[in-house]
Amino acid sequence: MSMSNANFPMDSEGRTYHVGVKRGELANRIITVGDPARAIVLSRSLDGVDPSAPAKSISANLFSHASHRGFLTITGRYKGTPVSIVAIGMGVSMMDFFVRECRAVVDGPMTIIRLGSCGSLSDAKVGDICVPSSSYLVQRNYDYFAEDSSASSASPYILSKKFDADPEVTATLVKNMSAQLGDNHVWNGINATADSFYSSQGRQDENFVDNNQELFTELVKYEPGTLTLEMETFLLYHLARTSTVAPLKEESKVKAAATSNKHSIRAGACMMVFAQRKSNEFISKEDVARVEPLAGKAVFDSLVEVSLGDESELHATEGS
Ligand code: R1P
Repeated sequence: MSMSNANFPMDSEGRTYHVGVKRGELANRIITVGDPARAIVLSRSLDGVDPSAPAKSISANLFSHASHRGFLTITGRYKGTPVSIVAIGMGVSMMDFFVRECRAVVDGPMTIIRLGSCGSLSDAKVGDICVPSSSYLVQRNYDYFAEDSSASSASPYILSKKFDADPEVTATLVKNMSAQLGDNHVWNGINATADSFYSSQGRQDENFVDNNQELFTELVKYEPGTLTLEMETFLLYHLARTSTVAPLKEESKVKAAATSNKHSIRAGACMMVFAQRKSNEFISKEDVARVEPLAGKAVFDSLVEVSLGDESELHATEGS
């Protein structure tokens, strides 16, 4: 694979360096997940896919691309509207690759919704869904652990300011999740995104010095509405809130459609509680198989329900 442009590498076909997508392969409405197997499960709700087909394979009716860096993109239509599913793996770095590289090859406004899994610090039970209105970052304070550290008064974990989801996307997700799973299984609040599955999510590991015994208490004191811990949502919200409307793609004649919006990306997220951190329960395989497709439908319904802006000016992606 030969790349040009060290600032934003792309190959001769216009494919991005890590996600491996090019213009025309992604829809403006995207659901992003961590696990590629979840992406394939969700793809079974797309138009023209036989729901009785083998669960582990992607329908030949859909566009799909697996990149050499572990990103899986599937594009098709949901109730007639082009949508993509992108599996990104784990962590804020992967979210950064995904959002920036997808933004670079899609014209016009975008809506991106993450459907992830999480740990619950709240009363949300395994199998419930949390839809965070905002998210903050929990970062290990590396300096605190340095041998020559003079940071004895500093905290071992740094908590960022909150960034908000798009309020309409959040409200639509709450409504559609409640329709699929029932009101009492859907929670709205604040998410904390951590830079580790372990130390900065308060997991105890005797093999390392983590100083995280009080972390849960600190998080709830910092933001009493903290419901969940996971590893990507903060960066999605942050990038959506720092996305610009400006860049018109020279090679396309499409005008930026989101002229009335300040940002070119609207973002939302929802997460299935896999780990109940207070009671120490973990979700069963059966519950994952039951909840995932229902949550997926609620996300697809939300993606197509929320307007992108002036859709007449959009470059519709033909996915199927
Ligand atoms: C950890 O097991 C992973 O699961 C959660 C976390 O954010 C992290 O990526 O989300 P996904 O199920 O979407 O990957």
